[in-house]
Amino acid sequence: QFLTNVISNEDFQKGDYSTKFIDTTPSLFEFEKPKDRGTKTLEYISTITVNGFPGVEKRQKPHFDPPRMPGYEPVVEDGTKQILDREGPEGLAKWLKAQDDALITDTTMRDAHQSLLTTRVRTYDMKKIAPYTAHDLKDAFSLEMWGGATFDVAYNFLKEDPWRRLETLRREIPNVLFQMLLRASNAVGYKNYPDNVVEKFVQESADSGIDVFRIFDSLNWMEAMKQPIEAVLKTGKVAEGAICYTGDVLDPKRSDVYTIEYYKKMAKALEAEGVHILAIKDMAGLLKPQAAYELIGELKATVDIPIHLHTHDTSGNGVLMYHKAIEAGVDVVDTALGAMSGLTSQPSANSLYYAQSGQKRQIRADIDGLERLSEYWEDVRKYYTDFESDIKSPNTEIYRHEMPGGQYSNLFSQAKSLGLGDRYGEVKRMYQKVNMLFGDIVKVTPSSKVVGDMALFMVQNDLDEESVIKRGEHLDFPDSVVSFFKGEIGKPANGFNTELQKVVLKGAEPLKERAGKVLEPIDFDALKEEMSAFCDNITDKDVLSYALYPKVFKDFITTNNRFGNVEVLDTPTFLFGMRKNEVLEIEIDKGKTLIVNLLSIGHVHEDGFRWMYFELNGFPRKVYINDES
Ligand code: 3PY
Ligand code: ZN
Repeated sequence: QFLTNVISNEDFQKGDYSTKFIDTTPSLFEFEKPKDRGTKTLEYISTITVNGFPGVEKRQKPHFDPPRMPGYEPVVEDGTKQILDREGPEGLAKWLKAQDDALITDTTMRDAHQSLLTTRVRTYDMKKIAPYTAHDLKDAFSLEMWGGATFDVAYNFLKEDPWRRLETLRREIPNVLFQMLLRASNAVGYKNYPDNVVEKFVQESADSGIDVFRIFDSLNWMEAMKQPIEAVLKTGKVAEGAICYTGDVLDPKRSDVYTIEYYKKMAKALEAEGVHILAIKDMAGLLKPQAAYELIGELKATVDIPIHLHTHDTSGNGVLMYHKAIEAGVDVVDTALGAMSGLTSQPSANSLYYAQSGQKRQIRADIDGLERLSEYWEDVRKYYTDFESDIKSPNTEIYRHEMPGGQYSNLFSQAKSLGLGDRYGEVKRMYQKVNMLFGDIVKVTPSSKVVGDMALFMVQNDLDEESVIKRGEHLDFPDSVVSFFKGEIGKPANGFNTELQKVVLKGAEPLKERAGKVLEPIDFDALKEEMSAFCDNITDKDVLSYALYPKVFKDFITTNNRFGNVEVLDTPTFLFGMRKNEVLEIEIDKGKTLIVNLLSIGHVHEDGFRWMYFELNGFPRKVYINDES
């Protein structure tokens, strides 16, 4: 604490101190009394009870029935993880190609909740069902359970450590491959990072339990994919090279770039880079059934590696599309458990199972197991109602605006916050126009955000394709748009719209090289030193998290110091706090349980604080809490 006080002292930081610094600075000796874990937990519960949780309508904690659990003793049988451990990534790929059935990747713990519930599902709820997942999904190819937006949302909103999620689930599910989504040089962030950060991130992820890395670039720029692919190959894990699907291969009028030939060429290039599996990542759900049949058929004839297909069910055509892809020979498809599927999420594994009955190729799954797991998720999903999107039915507009699954509702919130909620129709049409203005680009995180930001900007400023260029030199474009035209997230297939690029950059030079290559490598030791001012027991993973998200990580440590590990709380308590006279049992460590009873809530004092009266393990405790309402 003394050292922390010294390092965080303003005069010390400015170098404005003499040999008398210690004697003349009494504040260095003001130590906060360390709080015990019980008090920290009560502080969290009190804060949430009184002030609510961000993004959740403030109300008394609803009564939830405990989620239905599968009624059997789970057993762990060998699965694909053991094949990888035994045969290595090439052996696994060979095995996969030789299977008659189509296999599934279950996305419930990553993309499904990223797309349906703004990524808010907590480790607590995953851990509880994990042993049954190991049992009931033992035939799955993999579980996509990490990466994408889960990394920053875990720290930022759930106040939990994403690395711990990975390690916990790995322990509970030792038999099925774990898969993550890696945004190439953007790793799990929204901008390019130096190559040494991406390499270290991949290594640490592999060490913590990731087996399959799905690597995509948000502009399908091969140049940006090579380095992360190489990093994965070095780990001995599975490199899955993804091509983002855009346009419509059935419609030559839609685009003369995104043709079957385009995908074949990129597939070959990825195979030449040494990836073990090829993924078609249909992030917006644009791939139509017949297009899937033709594309997968052509790709099967083009590459020797197995093919993995990803889609979102926004249009409602997902199951039919997978049916055709399976007919064309696809090896693995991404599905979610029934209760977490459909709409902007993945198609339902349960539905696909029945759709394939009587077909030559069924999906390999125990349907009773899928139903049991789905019941659990149906109940758990109710906790997160406040994070559900407004989309209630299949939406075929996506074939026009081509917005990725998760962006649709996000962009609506962004529009509302800018006062453009009632002009969302215009924003969607503008999104389509901006795409063409940018030269018809691939739209997926982070390029989709650039298109979205520009669409909002143009609607807000009443601009169209012509006036944005004419008036552009007097306009301050959104940061993401400037960064895009600088080439900081890579190069689009058609190159840049140079006229617009000039207007946006206002004389600044675009990058000539790949951003990750020219960015200064991160000095991890120096970073660790810097972190010691606010963080104890720093691990290599902490350093990486800080390198990726400095502010988010620092805020997480501050919250953690204040409230302790909030991961141990059940989700209703985490989101709503406690009801008066409720008694909770909280296991804060193996064998260490707190029994908490909220006795009463005091009135607000002049300073805006209230006392909260508890009983903790039979002893009275009170907490003084700021009422922010
Ligand atoms: C992500 O990058 O998080 C995605 O899910 C992209 O589709
Ligand atoms: Zn997706």
